[in-house]
Amino acid sequence: MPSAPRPSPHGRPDVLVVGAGFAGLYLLHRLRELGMRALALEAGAGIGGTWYWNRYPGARCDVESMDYSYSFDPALEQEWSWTRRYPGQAEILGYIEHVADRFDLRRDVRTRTRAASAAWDASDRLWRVRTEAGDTCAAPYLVMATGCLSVPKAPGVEGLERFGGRVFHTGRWPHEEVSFAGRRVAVIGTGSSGIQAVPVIAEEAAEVTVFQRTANFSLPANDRPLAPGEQEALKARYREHRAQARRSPTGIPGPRADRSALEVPEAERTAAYRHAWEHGGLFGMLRSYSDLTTDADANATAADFIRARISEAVDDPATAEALSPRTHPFGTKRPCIDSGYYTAFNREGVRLVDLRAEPLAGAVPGGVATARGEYPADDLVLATGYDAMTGALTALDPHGRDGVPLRRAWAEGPAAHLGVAVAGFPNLFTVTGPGSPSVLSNMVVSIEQHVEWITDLIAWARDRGTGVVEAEPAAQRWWTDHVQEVAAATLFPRADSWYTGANVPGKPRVFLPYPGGVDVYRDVLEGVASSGYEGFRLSRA
Ligand code: N01
Repeated sequence: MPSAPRPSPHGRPDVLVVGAGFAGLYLLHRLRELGMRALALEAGAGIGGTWYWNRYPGARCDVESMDYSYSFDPALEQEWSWTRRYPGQAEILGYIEHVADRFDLRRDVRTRTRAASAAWDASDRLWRVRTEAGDTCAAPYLVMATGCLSVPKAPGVEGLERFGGRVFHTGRWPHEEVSFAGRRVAVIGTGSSGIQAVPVIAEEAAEVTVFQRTANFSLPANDRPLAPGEQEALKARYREHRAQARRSPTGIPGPRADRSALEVPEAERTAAYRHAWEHGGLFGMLRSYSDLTTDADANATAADFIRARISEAVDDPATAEALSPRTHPFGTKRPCIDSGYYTAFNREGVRLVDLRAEPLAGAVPGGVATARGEYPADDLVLATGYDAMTGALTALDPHGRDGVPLRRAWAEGPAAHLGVAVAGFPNLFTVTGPGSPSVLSNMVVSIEQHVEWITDLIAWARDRGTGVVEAEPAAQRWWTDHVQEVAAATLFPRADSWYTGANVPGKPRVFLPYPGGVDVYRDVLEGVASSGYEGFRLSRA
């Protein structure tokens, strides 16, 4: 049964929010502060979004805990304590639950409630949202806080129904303990999820067979417990640190490189990469030089360094070579960070199947088949990824002005003005939508920025009588083109990645996030707000 929210004293909400993860919960808090009533519809049985669903072994954030947390309340960041450099799924979910309780947010969340359709009613100036259970909710504003990586893509693995054993998707992991003790486990997919899960599953399972279609760059997480005093030291300057995060390219403070990788002697460059390898996290290596995401030769120096580390870590030279990425420049797919991924292949019972050498045929009874033969397995773990950035938006497929569905409006690829609003869809907003830095940044920093900006815009529209606000088509075209221009000046489009939609058959190939940086993007949005929201128009319906 859906959990019942406490009835609002005023009846209908002002804002419907879809999703109750980091974004949805902060929206509830911020809207309350602005004197608006909001209701969040959440498909899960609990809050937490990504961190509610992703319970696979080894699930851990690739941004450090003290950065991957809300900054909106100085007391909150002082009172919460993290245990490790990189927080695991359970710790992050515990943090989100703490925030929800501390700010009494749960009363405005309806869990087990999936929004199934949404339509703009121009005569009443309302979004009408129908849930899967058949209820209808309505509010003048609809904010999609549905996450960038929340809808698994179809795995594309034939014969799953014939397999006969247990089948798991990393993003839909069961809540109860899953034991792999003594079992033969097949893992399909070597993105961040597969790379995190493999070493942990390998500790327990009798056999692990990893099916890799594309070798990925993975950097050591260098995860560890936070040292005594380390957290206190950062807390003492947390405000300053947060301000730096907001004005940094990635939402994580750090040095900015101003030299090309090609202008330093090789020994110096190797020392810099080694330092990043041994200490830096997700962005450490990419930040070593200014041109690693824009110059193929510069990028190759980092890619060579990583391939050399892979061949050092993996005992079997053929496996090391197969694990060495050669299809795309380093960083053009989201780099993975791992804890013992490469060395897991030195364990007895762990083997790699290179699907470029022997293409996947599909699941068969009791195993997985390739063009070369069958690999027996009791369990199958699908780490096959997501319909990223647009999947949750097109799944709801809101119908905007004149009943036009979002899927039709986006048939050639998504267009969202500044990544927050879509022309033809009045009063609809997207948190970390396509065309915003989102997945190229520390998500919590980008979420906070969007929530603050969108709620300010809603308050602005509400205070101007009609309350209906919409992106102008010309402004949206300008921004959408700009995002593609910025992307074209980088190496990103060279990879077949979920950043470009290439992982989902038939999805239009468009670079989805804005690669210009959190700092630049913030300046743009602040400029738009201070101009009186140029590029948006108020209307009567
Ligand atoms: O998904 P992915 P993910 N047959 O799309 C393969 C975030 N995240 O869940 O590359 C065979 O990256 C596919 O192969 P290919 C993070 O932003 C963060 O791992 O398409 N293989 C690829 O190897 C991340 O980038 C964290 O050739 C198939 C893999 O499956 C994003 O989520 C942890 C296949 C999918 O990789 C997505 O990561 C986890 C098929 N039919 C996730 N279909 C952290 O914070 C797909 N593949 C650490």
